[in-house]
Amino acid sequence: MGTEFARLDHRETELLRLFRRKGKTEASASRTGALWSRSIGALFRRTDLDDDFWDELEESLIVADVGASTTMELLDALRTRAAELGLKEPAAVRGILRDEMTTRLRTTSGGKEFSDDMDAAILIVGVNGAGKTTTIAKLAHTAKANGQKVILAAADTFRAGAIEQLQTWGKRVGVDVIAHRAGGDPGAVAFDAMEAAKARGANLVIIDTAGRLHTQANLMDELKKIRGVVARQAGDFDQRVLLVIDGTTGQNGLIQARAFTEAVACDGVVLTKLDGTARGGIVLAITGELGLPVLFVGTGESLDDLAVFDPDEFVDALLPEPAQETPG
Ligand SMILES: Nc1nc2c(ncn2[C@@H]2O[C@H](COP(=O)(O)OP(=O)(O)O)[C@@H](O)[C@H]2O)c(=O)[nH]1
Ligand SMILES: [Mg+2]
Repeated sequence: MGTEFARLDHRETELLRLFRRKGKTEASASRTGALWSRSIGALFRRTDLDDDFWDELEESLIVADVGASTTMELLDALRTRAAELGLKEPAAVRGILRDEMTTRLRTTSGGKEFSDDMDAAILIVGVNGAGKTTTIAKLAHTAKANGQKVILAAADTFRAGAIEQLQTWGKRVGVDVIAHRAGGDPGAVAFDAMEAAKARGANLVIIDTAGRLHTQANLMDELKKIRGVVARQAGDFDQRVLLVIDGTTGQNGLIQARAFTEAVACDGVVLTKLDGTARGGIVLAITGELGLPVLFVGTGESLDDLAVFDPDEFVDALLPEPAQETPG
């Protein structure tokens, strides 16, 4: 199903290929799937395609964390197509919702691809506790296991213990970590990491950053500075910014995320803790409201628990084809 839609316009690059882990998106979306089955799935078993149906669908999508404006867009599209096709039953709308979701999730607004040869410097941004450092460890682990030379940069010099946390991961994974003292200049850490990467022939530099400073303006200024340093030192390295969002924080997480997209141009989102939330509808809100592709999902706390986000698996988890649906 779904081959009629244009594929997500990412080249199948080396870095993404490493994380294309079949079944992970669907399995980690099971809690969200259970919620959708109880609320939205149940609506499609009704007999009348009436105002009540549309109202309740709207309410259910909002409860499922799809976000108000994305919900409105979805409903408009569904009602228009249902009218065009002369649909009479809720069951028939189900397939249209699947199509709309799949199309939206495959569409990205200009997120740049990762380079094929994988020489990349990736800046990881997001609020405290979102899962930045854990995601970095996961990226490093799999990249290293596949023969890549990885350097990590401990540019969260603000939060107590952040440097040690990254160093501990670095040891466990077996990759170099460039670090300065706590409270130091994160731009200088990024500078040294880029120099070290060139000197040591690394192909992947991943830069950890702070999630909170004295003020938000402070934090955003600092991120812009780090980004500037990376840009000046990049040489042959492709630069990417990944925004890490905690899937359990819902619409609130989305509001916080917007501050980051305004400060530094982000290429895509890592949605963490998809395994721990029933609020996975946030994926639709992220693509709809931030206009960013969800590139990776965090599917648990261990090093292998990071996967390329698979829109088809995700839609299957939330709204299975009727034949796949398990009753009850
Ligand atoms: N269940 C689950 N927990 C996660 C995931 N990613 C991160 N975590 C947990 O979230 C917490 C905060 O992660 P951390 O990387 O320190 O966040 P940071 O402050 O953004 O660097 C830790 O307890 C992680 O184990 C995920 O995909 N699934
Ligand atoms: Mg951290």
